[in-house]
Amino acid sequence: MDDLVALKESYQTELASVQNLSDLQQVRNKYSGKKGILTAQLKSLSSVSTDQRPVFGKKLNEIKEFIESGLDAREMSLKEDEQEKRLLAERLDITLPGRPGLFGRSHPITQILEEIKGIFLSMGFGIEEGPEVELDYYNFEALNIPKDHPARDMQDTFYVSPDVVLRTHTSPVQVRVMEKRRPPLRIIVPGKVYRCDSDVTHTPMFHQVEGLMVDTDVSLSDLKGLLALFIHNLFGKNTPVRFRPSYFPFTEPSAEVDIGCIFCSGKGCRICKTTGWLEILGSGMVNPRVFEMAGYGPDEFSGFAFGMGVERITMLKYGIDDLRLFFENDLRFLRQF
Ligand code: 2NL
Repeated sequence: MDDLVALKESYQTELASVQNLSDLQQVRNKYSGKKGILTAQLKSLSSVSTDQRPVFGKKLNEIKEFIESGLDAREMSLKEDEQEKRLLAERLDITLPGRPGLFGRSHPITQILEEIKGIFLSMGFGIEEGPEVELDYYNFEALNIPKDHPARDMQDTFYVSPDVVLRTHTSPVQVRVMEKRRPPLRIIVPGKVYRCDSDVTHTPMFHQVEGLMVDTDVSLSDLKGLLALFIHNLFGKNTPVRFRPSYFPFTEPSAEVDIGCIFCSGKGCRICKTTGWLEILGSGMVNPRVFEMAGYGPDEFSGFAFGMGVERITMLKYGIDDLRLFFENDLRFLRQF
């Protein structure tokens, strides 16, 4: 009987020092496990004298009950504590703002190209595209660029074979359209062009938009009116515009188009090389020889054509001073547009 009192006391002390479920399991094994003290005590019941056995057995059962319910209660409360701890550690703050996704955008060249196309679409022009690998005939011959012209020089043109080139402008597409369709014609041709030229201000590939309008009575004043409208749309309606005589083999007469320098308002600066003007377009009345080669009668039609470099226009519009920025794909640059 004294053993049982001592057993109960040692159990209580050990239970009180239990810190976690594994401590508890050790106490459980020691007292109520298969090889535990209680089992051993129950087995020893047979060796207790017959008169003492019922009293001893009753007491032993009471202690067994007491120990097991104590263990169960402690286990329950330890499990609750651990659950509580885990939930605290795993807590999510669902009120935190989300992480913003990465948004893509179109390249500045693409943006300006789209803006240019939109302006001409609004004026009734259609958009045409064609091959970047082109016959020498369409790139040069049909545009009245003779065999000894500097533009045909090996230095400027990528030759694929003696009569196939990478197009140096998008004009060949316009020649192809003229061969297929009769006026009235109002088209622009955006696209990539290639020149064997690479330095700070030239890349071997750049983008161009050319335009062509042909009808029975298209005049130089139509050309001036249309290009002034285009420029005022793209650069603002107060932008000064100037037409300056020039020369291209495929147009006659030819004119280059300048806008008042948008950096110094025409006062003269580093960017306009102190002239107060920036060149943005080449243009002219289509040379009758070009019409003839495309299959139009010599006196049937008149028309104008123009061409512009998209990188150059984008640099002017956004004040970008280095052409190479367009091709480096540095997100710190691209994200600004
Ligand atoms: C420039 C100058 C120009 C043309 C392109 C053209 C096309 C045909 C017939 C006649 Cl099919 N002309 N295109 C005309 C004048 C100038 O481009 O500085 N481009 C960047």
